[in-house]
Amino acid sequence: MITLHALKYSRATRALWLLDDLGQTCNRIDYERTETFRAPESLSGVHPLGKSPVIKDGDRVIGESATILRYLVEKYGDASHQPERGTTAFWRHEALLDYVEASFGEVVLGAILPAFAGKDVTESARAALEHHLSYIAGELSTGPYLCGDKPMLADIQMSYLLALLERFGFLKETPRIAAYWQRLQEQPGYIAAVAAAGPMAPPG
Ligand SMILES: N[C@@H](CCC(=O)N[C@@H](CS)C(=O)NCC(=O)O)C(=O)O
Repeated sequence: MITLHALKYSRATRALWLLDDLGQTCNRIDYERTETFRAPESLSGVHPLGKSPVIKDGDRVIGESATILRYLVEKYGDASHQPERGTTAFWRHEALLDYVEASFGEVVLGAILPAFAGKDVTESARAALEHHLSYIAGELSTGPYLCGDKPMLADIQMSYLLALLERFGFLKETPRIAAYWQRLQEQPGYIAAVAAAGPMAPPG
């Protein structure tokens, strides 16, 4: 059984959601946030970056939530969370899965971090966020989820950032994304993950 190192209010929920979809359990080790909302020092003993999620499977220690999602579908032989390999749809999904942390994450943090600290969000941060939300809304034009009728890895990956955006009121002007986020929150795997480990976004 894999071990999941799960920080409170974190991206670890993505892995828990997928594990629930796959009907798999894990040995979950929970970590509380510090007073300054950072990861505790003990996570640095798990992975040099001291962040979560990290999974351990035998002698493998794997960080980065997108890689963890890919690892889990491969480990458990799941073909239902990615389009068919080698197709155009497969590569579009790969790009979306990587897009979430590689490009969208920093744009979201550019808006969230000032809001979290009670500061004004700069015009340029707002403009960047609007640009990305409009891109994602466009990617949703073919179905209720990013790749059609069913949530895939990229949708699971998207959830954490959407939770933060909603928490700080940034989805009010984008009804298509707000409705998408609502649909994601109705997924059984999401509901199970949040019931087990608590919400992704910090309380108000
Ligand atoms: N790109 C990484 C980001 C990991 C990350 O930043 N995790 C946050 C929690 S969501 C964390 O550990 N923050 C605590 C800290 O940096 O002190 C991923 O997708 O897993």
